[in-house]
Amino acid sequence: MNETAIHDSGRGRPLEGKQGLVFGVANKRSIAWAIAKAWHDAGARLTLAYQGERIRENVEELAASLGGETRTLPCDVSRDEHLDAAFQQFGEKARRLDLLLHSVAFAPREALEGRFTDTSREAFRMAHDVSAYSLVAMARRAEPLMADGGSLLAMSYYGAAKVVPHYNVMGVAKASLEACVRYLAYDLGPKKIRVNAISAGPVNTLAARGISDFGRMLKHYEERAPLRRNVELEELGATGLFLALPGSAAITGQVIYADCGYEIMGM
Ligand code: 0WE
Repeated sequence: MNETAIHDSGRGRPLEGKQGLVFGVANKRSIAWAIAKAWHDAGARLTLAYQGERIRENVEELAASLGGETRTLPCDVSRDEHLDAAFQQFGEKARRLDLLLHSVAFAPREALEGRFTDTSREAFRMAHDVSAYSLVAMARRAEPLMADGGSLLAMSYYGAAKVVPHYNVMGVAKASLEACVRYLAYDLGPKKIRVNAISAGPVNTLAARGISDFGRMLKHYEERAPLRRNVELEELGATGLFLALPGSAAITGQVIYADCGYEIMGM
């Protein structure tokens, strides 16, 4: 890493020539979209991997809005054969991989209501499979494509570290995801592949829609966070960009809180 590369951030297109693969764009309010836009604006070429036929058109439109060179591909991250096909297809077109975003989570709705104690084996399995194991499955397939090193980025939430009522099995799955980030960072460090997570404060996305009292949660954060407001999508984009840039070259295995300071509070 030379000095020019480190000090280039903020000017020019610091991700020019980089190839990115983004999992988790569903619509324009997705955190994945905010980070994809930031990477794109910094010069990266992107591929958006979308979850299913239902959101295909939407994601294709978003990709087109970034310009013709942005690709899309379908991928259900709970299926090994989907991941194999996605990375195969990506590798054929892009030839290299520098940046990967994991912004994917799922638990059955009934597991995000009521008591954690009542979590079924199947809900537990599914939450961990989709929300945590998929990062490991992606990392293993990304490694051979990241010949010049790279940056893997995952999204987490405070419910991984402390009890957030009703977050339930997702909190346990995010705790697993954060541990996966550390173990992957250890394994992939010698290949100059960094692995980090952003722990975002609550954002009104598709994933948050229908979660009861989400509006109240946003207000609670606004009142208690040191910055007295909620994090904005654009700021998550900027944090995601930072973790992709040479300026963060010494940061790996970390969970960076982008939550207006909420996490530091004891009361
Ligand atoms: O990680 C999340 C939510 C992820 C999520 C959302 C859903 C809704 C629809 C995972 N699975 C599902 N399954 C569905 O059927 N967040 C950080 C947002 C979130 O979700 C909560 C929160 C917060 C914050 C649920 C309860 C309490 C707080």
